[in-house]
Amino acid sequence: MKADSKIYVAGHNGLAGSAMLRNLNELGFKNIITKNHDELDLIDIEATSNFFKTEKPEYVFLAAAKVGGIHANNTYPADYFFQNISIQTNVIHNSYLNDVKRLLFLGSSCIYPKDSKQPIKEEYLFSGPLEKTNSPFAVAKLSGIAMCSSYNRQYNTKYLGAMSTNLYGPGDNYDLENGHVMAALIRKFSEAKKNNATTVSLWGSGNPRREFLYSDDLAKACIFLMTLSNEKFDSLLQNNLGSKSYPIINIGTGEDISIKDLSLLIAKISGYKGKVFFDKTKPDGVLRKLLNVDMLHDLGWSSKTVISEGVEKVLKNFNA
Ligand code: GFB
Repeated sequence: MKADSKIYVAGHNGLAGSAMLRNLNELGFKNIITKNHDELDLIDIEATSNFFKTEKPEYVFLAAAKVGGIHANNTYPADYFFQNISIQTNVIHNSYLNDVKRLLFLGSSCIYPKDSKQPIKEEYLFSGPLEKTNSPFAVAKLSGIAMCSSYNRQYNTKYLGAMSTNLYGPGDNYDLENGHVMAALIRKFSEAKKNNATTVSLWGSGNPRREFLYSDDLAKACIFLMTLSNEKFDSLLQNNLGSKSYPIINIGTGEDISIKDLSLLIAKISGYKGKVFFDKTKPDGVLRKLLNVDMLHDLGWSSKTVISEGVEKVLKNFNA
């Protein structure tokens, strides 16, 4: 991928996509195509086909998806299944029809079995039952991985799945019902501090652990992968992961934190000094999903933003 390569960032207004666009621009990539949702609905087969025929991008970052936290996934399973299957199927198939050179398909750590050995290696894919609260989303993403693998095998395409851990960063979704945990806690503690509240109520037991990757780090990792030499990039497509062979690579920090300790960290940084209550009627979800990122580290990339620094940045951004 060169400075003048024609790049399409699908989902450029989202948390991941906006970070990709920001970092691509900063790195001097200027020939970038983006379409807002009202300009192009990627669920619309004909509109997506016409877009690709007209624009003919050379590289595609597929960050467009229907995403959300544990409550949203648990409440709208049909939306999470249908919208993600539709978007990825249209973009991957039309990338093939229009000779896209490389496509990076963004997935998430929930594709792995809920009882995976930790940290989770890419080869653990399909090795056990999924976490119930987000299985429709996970099955949709697993289908996207299978689609990339099938097109690579049959048509010699170069499509790679980038499996990201939990994300946070500028432009996150702060909706308390449908957002992710990091955004929810940032908002809850910021508002509690501002309103001099004496109690903050969080979900679950506080025992689950999560790994949090700053969105700009994800973007840098994705651009690092898309600018790998042909030899290195192609080796990720044919990688034989134990008895399985799927074109995926994990992107994470290699460290996780309990929700309880995360709440203490955010309370401290936000200056909130009241009580924290854990509402056990709300789901915990999977207890742990720490990614093994050796494959990415061996290629020469590792994340830079430590969680306290990332939380400070996001809190500042939220309160701006
Ligand atoms: O980010 P999150 O909503 O989803 O995190 P997952 C849920 C965890 O944080 C659970 C706890 O253990 C919740 O009990 N939690 C505590 C809270 N307080 C809150 C709160 O106020 N809001 C939220 N949202 N959680 C998602 C998948 O799983 O991970 C997605 O559903 C995607 O599909 C994403 O894969 C990366 O981390 O459990």
